[in-house]
Amino acid sequence: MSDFEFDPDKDSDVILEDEEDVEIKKPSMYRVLIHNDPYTPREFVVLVLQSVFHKSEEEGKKIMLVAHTKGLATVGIYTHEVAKTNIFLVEKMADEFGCPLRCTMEEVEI
Ligand code: TYC
Repeated sequence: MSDFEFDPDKDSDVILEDEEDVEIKKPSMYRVLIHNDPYTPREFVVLVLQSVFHKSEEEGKKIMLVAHTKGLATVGIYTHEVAKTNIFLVEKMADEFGCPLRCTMEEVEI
């Protein structure tokens, strides 16, 4: 067989060797939590959930009520970058409004 002839077995061997060397890691995912406090108006929490996390008004109200009654609520699961950015935006909105609304993130265990 000449060097340039197609040999499917040989080819697939090469690909398999390459695949063994490549470690494919799924990105870690993060749960974003919103915390209750006694000062932030409920409507403002819903507005934040709508504008930062793209929740509908209905979803926003549900999440806000869970945080209000249980102390905290899951907003969603995001990549590290999206979670960080969204938390930064919540802090910015809360600072500008002058309320202590707080969001945190934690790595999701798989
Ligand atoms: N507890 C607040 C109030 O009574 C409302 C609120 C709900 C604040 C959820 C934060 O994550 C929160 N005005």
